[in-house]
Amino acid sequence: MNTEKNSAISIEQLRRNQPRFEGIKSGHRACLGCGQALAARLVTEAAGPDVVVANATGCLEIFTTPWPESAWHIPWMHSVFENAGAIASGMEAALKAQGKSTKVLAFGGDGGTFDIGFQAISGMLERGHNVLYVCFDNEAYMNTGIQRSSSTPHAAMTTTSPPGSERMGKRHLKKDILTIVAAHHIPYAATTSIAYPSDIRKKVRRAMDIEGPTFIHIHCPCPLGWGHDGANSIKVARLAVQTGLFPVIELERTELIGSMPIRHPKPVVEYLKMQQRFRHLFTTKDARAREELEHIQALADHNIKHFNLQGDTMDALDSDGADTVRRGGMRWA
Ligand SMILES: Cc1ncc(C[n+]2csc(CCOP(=O)(O)OP(=O)(O)O)c2C)c(N)n1
Repeated sequence: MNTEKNSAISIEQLRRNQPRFEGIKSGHRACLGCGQALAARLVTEAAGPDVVVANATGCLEIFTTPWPESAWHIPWMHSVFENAGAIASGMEAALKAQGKSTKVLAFGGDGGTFDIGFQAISGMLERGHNVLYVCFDNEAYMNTGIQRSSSTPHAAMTTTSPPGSERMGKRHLKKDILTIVAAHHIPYAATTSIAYPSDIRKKVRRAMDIEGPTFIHIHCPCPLGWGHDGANSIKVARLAVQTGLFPVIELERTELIGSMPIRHPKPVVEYLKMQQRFRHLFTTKDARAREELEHIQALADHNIKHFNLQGDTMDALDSDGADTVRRGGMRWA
């Protein structure tokens, strides 16, 4: 029987029933539980076929294109580590000159985005190119052997920030890339996480519809570099959000327009304990370890307060039904 309730199909349901477009097919060589592989699949699926991609050197480029194979089913170009932003700018200008509406995407890891590729990205954003830049953030230079980047969180162990008598892992704070990107006055910048696929899809579709530079920052656990079981990548990603350590937010220019609420913030130790990169904080009697844990908790508490994340407006965080809630008016930067 076709009740009124049954026939009221939302646009979202219609979209879900469509055959999925796959920009990246199976058969690539990512590690088991790779957050970046899942994120890239979700991004390309939501972006659809009418795109071209400039992809900086990094895990994603490497595991999808072991010569002579390619897992890509969209036009894709490998840029060097430092110039995905410049290549994407050139592609966009060329397509525009030909009168084509094909959207240009640029992909980079945190090393390629926060650090080495940043100059070209900044130029691309400032010149207003119609490009969606996606940063797949696994919080270190992973494909070259887990070196720290400016996105590596405070106190994490990497091969270049080992804990020892001098320090408890990485000394510095994770760079606040979204603030820096937003300071280019771009129309849209957002964070999201592989724990919330529908949030990724919605943000990509939103960015695709905007004429001008847009930026999406996706938190992507890396089992190898973070030292967790690959089967737990989603759980780890979700805890990063639920503790407040990785705020999921949306900005228009410098205005905070949306955030994913956290109903019951979890203590940061739940997140940290799942990962070997923080094990030194739990396996020593050194008083500095406790201080670091308190510091990390304070960082999470600050995020929750600063972005006004704690809320009970919806059952946000226990399912993929989670969503960024639009909030008006708060000046963010
Ligand atoms: C100018 C330059 N410096 C260093 C390298 C070596 N290199 C290639 S990929 C990479 C790490 C990439 O890290 P990230 O962008 O975070 O991506 P991930 O591998 O973690 O996905 C490094 C150091 C390079 N190719 N070019």
